[in-house]
Formats: sequence, C-alpha cells, structure tokens
Amino acid sequence: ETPHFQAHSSRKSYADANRVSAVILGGGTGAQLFPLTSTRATPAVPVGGGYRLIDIPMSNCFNSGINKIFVMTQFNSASLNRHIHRTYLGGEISFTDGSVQVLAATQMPEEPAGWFQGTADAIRKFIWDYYVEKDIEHIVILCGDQLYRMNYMELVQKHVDDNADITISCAPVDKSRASNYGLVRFDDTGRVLQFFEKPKGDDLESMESLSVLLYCLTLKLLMLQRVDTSFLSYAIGDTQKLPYIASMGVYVFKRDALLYLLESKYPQLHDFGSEILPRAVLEHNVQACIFTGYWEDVGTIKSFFDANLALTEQHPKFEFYDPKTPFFTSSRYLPPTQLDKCKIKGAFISDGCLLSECVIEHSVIGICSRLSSGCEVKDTVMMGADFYQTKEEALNLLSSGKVPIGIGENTKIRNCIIDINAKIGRNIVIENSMSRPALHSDSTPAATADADAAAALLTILQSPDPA
Ligand code: ADQ
Ligand code: ADP
Repeated sequence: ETPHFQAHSSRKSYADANRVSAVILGGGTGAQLFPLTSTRATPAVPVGGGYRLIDIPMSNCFNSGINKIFVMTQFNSASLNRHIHRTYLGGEISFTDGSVQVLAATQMPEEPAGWFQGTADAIRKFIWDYYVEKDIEHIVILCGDQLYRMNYMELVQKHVDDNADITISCAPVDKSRASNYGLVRFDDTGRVLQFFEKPKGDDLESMESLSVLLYCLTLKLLMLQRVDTSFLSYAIGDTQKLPYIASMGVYVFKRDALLYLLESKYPQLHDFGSEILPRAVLEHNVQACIFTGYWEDVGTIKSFFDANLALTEQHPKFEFYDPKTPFFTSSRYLPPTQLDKCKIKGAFISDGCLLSECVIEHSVIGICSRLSSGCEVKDTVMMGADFYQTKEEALNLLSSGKVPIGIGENTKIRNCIIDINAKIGRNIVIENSMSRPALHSDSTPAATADADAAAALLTILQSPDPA
C-alpha cells in the first residue's frame, strides 16, 4: 500500500505494521472520570451516543493496519470485555492474524491493591507480552481517553525515517490549557531538547515556543509530513494563540529503547510523563511530530462533557464517520429511533430511542434512551441504555409502581451526564444554575433534584450498577 505522506528524502525503509504492536493505556485509578468509572474500566465509558472510549484508539489502530493490540486496565470490567469481543473479535471487524488482549492490573495478586503505579509501570508489568512475536520492532503507546483520528503508521514511518528511539506525537495548545500537558521544546531537526510534565508559573513561561526558530521548524515538520497545506496559514495565524507544543501522550518507542529504559536504566521509575521522558530526552534521540488534526483529551469529567456536546454543533470539528477511516463500535441491530411530536435542536440522537412529546436541545442522546412526554433535556449527555426496553415493558413496570429506564413525564434536565440505564422519575427538575464546579453522584435508582445537585455545575446521574 502507498502511504499517505511524502517520502522522506533519506527514507531507508518502510515501516511494517506487522512489526508494530500497540498498547492502549486504559486508565489508572480512573479518578479523573469518576464516578463514570466507579464500576467500569475507563475504556468502557460510553462516548458520542453509542461508542465506547476504547473504540477510538482501537479503530485508529485498525485503520492504520496495526493488529496486535494490548489494552491495559485497572480492572477487567465485564462491559469492556463484552464490547471488545462483540466489536473486534468475531464481529464484522476481524483482525486478520491479529489479536486484542485486555491486560488487567488486578491479575497481579502480589501488588498492593493491584494498581499499576503509573503509565510506565503498567507497560513494564506486561512488557514481555508485547514481544511474544519476536519480530516486533516498535511499540505504539496510546491513551485510552482521547478523541482524534490518526494514522499511527504515519507516525511510525516518521519515527523510522528519523531513526528515533522515541517519537512523541504533539499538538499546539493555548496557554490556558498548557499546564495540563507534558510540554516539549525541540531543535530545528525536530529533536526534543526538553520535556516538562505539566509545568506551572515560570516553568510554564520557559516552555513557550514563540521563537521564530520553532516557528519555521513547525512549518518544516508540517511540510515533511505533507499535511494539508491550508494548515500552514492556520499555523501562522495561530502561533500567538497556541504558543505551546504539548505531548499528546501518544508515543512510538523502538523496542530496544523501551526495554532499556524500563528494565535496565530506570526500573524504579513509574511514569512516562513526569519521570521517564524528561530524562530520556537527554540521552536518546527523541523526536517530536506535530499532529494537525482535531485532538481532544476527554480524560476529565469537564473535558468529556464538553467534547461530547461539541459533537452536536452544526459544523463539528470532529466526526465519528469518515468512509475511509470509520470508527467502529459494536453492531447492536437496534431499531431506528421512534419520535413523536418532539422538538429537537442541535442534538445527536442514537439508535433505538423512544422519544415522545419532548424537547431536546444541545444534547447527546445515547442508544435506547426513553424520554416521556413533557420532558426537557438541555446541555446534557445522556448515555442511554445497554438493552432495548419496549414500550410495553416500560408500561408494565409503571403499572406495577416501578420506574422504567429513562426519563419520566414532565421532568426537566439540564447540564447533566446521565449514565447508562439510569432511571429518572417524573415531574422533577435537575438543573444547575450556579457555576461552582462540583460533582454530584446519585446512586439511588430514581434520582431526585436536591440541594447538592442544584449547586453543582454538572450533575452525574447513575443507576446503582451502570454497565
Ligand atoms: P495525563 O493524561 O494526565 O497526561 P496520565 O494520568 O499518566 O497522564 O494518563 C495517561 C494515559 O494513561 C491515560 O489514558 C490514562 O487513563 C492512562 N493511565 C494512567 N495511569 C495508568 C495505569 N496505571 N495503567 C493503565 N493506564 C494508565 C498524559 C501525559 C502528558 C500528555 C497528556 C496528553 O503524561 O505528558 O500531555 O497525557 O493528554
Ligand atoms: P413514590 O412517590 O412512591 O416514590 P413516584 O411518585 O415517584 O413514587 O411514582 C409513582 C408513579 O409515578 C409510578 O407508579 C409511576 O406510574 C409514575 N412514574 C414514576 N417514575 C416514572 C417514570 N420514569 N416515567 C413515567 N412515570 C413514572
């Protein structure tokens, strides 16, 4: 296959996807996405109506031709395994000669609490699994909580062309968010000189890359990758706005460099961003590769919420569908959504919903959601249900005094994340009028608005046992 980028003048060899394995870091303690991760592994968190977070790196791997994939999670949740099996193993998408393995921290009884102690530690624990086939040359390390579309083999090819030990995929970011990331500075060959994890204050200032040198270099790197040239003008216009170059947490390691760093050189260090990369740049050929597409970290409740709602914009910056590189998810054979007298403005409505006489605005409505008459849902991410409850079943539940999954009559909801299978009663208001960011997790089956919820910016509604 012809790669989609220009040949590097000094290209010696083409990177072979069969000699690459990918490791998806599926979440540490899951604290940042808590309570969405209270009973499921981070990669199983639903996103965009019917996808799960794992679908993003998995589909990117699949579309890049990488078919040996390892998913590292803190615990092996049933919904994650079910989803991976349904979608990638034996479904329509099958990895020819490929494999997907979920490696869970809890499988190691000797560890205190079973947690991986950090990203590097998680990789180290299973390091030999990535090389079961001896001819693996490069390991692509990915985060499980980001929204973007990337051909990882383009990154690997650049890594091979540069004869790099490590290549870090990077994105320009603005000052307000720069402190959330690992920032890099690099020389005019693209070699990273400094890696600083989440710098603040003066340290942050020192990482600002407004110099003309970096500027030209960024353009040069872009041209090497033959990115859509319209970005060049964008880059020129926006260097003021996006003066920092952040690590995306997407790395390519030469197999030997990874082994050396984790096993021989720094066996006591547990984290890539804060510990290993800042040291590795001093002695290894670490290269930066600028990614120009849409990229959003959805690893915190706020960014997760915002990125989901951004999908509903009229011209969204990111779309799940692209005929050449689609995002996959499990095919559930759901019926189309049934709507009756609804008023919908700027929304994502997934399959299998039953919506009657309701108002939906600026919201993502996940698969199998049920909204009763008089409901109003605004600025809300509703994940839906993981099974289809018919109208009849819902009526039967109601007539026996029970609450069906979904939202009851005349209930008004705003600024909420409604987790899977949540049951919300009728005639209630769950709305946050104050801007104090706080989280409220209600684990009772029928959530009611209370003082806490009213004070929170964002409310998270869950059934006791979200899938
Ligand atoms: P963070 O995302 O803040 O920054 P971290 O919490 O280490 O860093 O998470 C990186 C990825 O690994 C996430 O997908 C996370 O869920 C997962 N992860 C974390 N600990 C794990 C563990 N013990 N086991 C399995 N998976 C684990 C990172 C980099 C920054 C970079 C940003 C970009 O450290 O340098 O700028 O990502 O978003
Ligand atoms: P209680 O006050 O006993 O907790 P509710 O007033 O919440 O009960 O519910 C009483 C009735 O309201 C139920 O029997 C049902 O008919 C109706 N109801 C409750 N939740 C819903 C819902 N989600 N959708 C439609 N009707 C509901």
